[in-house]
Order: sequence, then structure tokens, then C-alpha cells
Amino acid sequence: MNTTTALRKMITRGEVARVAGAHDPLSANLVQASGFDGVWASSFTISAVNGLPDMSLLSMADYLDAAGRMAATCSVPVLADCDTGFGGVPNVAYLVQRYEAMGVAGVCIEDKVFPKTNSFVDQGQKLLDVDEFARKIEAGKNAQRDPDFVLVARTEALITGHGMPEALLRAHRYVDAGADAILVHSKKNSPREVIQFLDEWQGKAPVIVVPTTYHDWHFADAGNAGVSMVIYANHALRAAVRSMSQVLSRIRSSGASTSVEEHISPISEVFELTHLDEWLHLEKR
Ligand code: SPV
Ligand code: MG
Repeated sequence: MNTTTALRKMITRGEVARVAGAHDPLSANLVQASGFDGVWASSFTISAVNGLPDMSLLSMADYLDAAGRMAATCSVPVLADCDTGFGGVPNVAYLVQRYEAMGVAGVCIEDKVFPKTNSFVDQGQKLLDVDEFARKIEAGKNAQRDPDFVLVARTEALITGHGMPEALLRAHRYVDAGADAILVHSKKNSPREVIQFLDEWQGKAPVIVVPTTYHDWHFADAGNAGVSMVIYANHALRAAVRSMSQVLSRIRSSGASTSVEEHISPISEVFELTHLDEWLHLEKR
């Protein structure tokens, strides 16, 4: 099955899917090996591994390269976080062509003004005019070749403090414009406002959530509330940051690397993750 078809089925099957964020092929492989249904090519974590904050500094080509390399190495679908669409309406049409050609199963665009900042940054949160964002969705949907390619519309209405009526109005508008699913983002520490959204939404289209701040919401409860996909957007990167920094400071302070050996992956595990045997086999032939 194409990954586009797999992603489309995943959001429409009536059973909640679990997806995790990755920033490169290795982390995407780990997401897949851990049994997640798909990979979220996160703008926050791709920016971070480039030593940059998530504020529209990298170009579309950078994000596309990262997501495309993840798609090339994974068999589960990759859903690419495309921020605001990297510009205006034509940019969204262009990105859909390019991401689809790179084997990415779907893209997500959000209704903030370009350049945007990460949703957890207080500064620089401005919503785009609703009609203009609807035009981005239409342009994106018209640009896809594979009918199963997925376009997710993300509303930041709750993040920017515009309230529930605005979030609902926008979500309806975006689905009418052709969006295949709505990502409703919230930075509250309880799922209450997301549950209220779901109650009023009444399942008009699949809903995706990113429970970074309301992390005690079990995925099964999210599914029962009407969520189609839960994204654990940044945990792999945050784990890597903590682990790398602990290991490095331990080597520095102890004067040898013996004490970290039991806390780090053996080199053989990295060989395995990067399919060394298969590549060596090719060379032999
Ligand atoms: C990302 O992972 O880049 C996201 C989710 O867009 S968030 O960081 O919560 O905005
Ligand atoms: Mg992002």
C-alpha cells in the first residue's frame, strides 16, 4: 500500500493512530521500530538539530530534504510539518508538488502569518486571515497528483487566544476548502479545551492533536473523545538532548568513558539501525 493511502486510512479508520516526531532518518527509524503508526517531520526538532529556533529560519528546501530522507528510509507514512506553507498561496501549491514527489504521505500547514514562531513561544503569534488560509488549502489540494495525498490544516486559534468560536469557524472553513483533517493545537495543561472542540465539532472531519502540555491524556481516552491521531511531536529529540548532555558531562568529569558504557547504545546497535549488513551484502555482490 502507498504511504499516502496508509495515512488516509489511518485518519479515517475510526481508531486513534499514534505518531511520533522525528528530525532525521535515524530518529524516524526509531519511531517506526518503536511501533508508532507514522512519523511527524517536526519543524521544531528539524530546526533544533540545525542549531536554530523554530521561527521560519530554515527554508522549504531544508525541511523538504529532512522529510524526504525520512520518507526514503521508513515504510510507515511521514506527515510533514510545513509551518505556514513557507510563504503565500503559490508556495503551498509548490510545496505539495515537491513533498509528494519526495514520497512524503502528507503535509500539515498552519494558519499563522509567515514568518511564524513555535506555538510555545509567547512572541510572534499572529493568525493569518481566514480567507487567505482557505486559499492556501485550495491551492495545495489542487496541486496534488495522488488523490490519497493528505493535507492537514492546523488552526492556531486556541494558541493565539482567539477562543473556541474562532477555532471552530476556522476548522469548518478549512474542511470546506478541502482539508483532509484538522489539527487543533492547544498549549493548556489539560485537554479540556480540546475536548470542548471535539464535542462541538461532531466529527465533521478527522481531528489531530499534539498533547505536549496535556501529556497525561492517554491516547485511548483521546480516541474515545473523537481524536483520529495523537502526535508526540518532540519527545525523541528532547530525550536525545538530555542523554547526550548527561553522557558528555560524565565523560568530562570522570576522565574516562567507562562509566557511560552501560547507558549508551553499543556500536552494533547503530550498525543494525543503519542496516549495515544489507549495504555490505550489496558490496559483496
Ligand atoms: C512541531 O513539532 O514542530 C510542531 C508542534 O509544530 S509544536 O512544537 O507543538 O508547535
Ligand atoms: Mg512545527
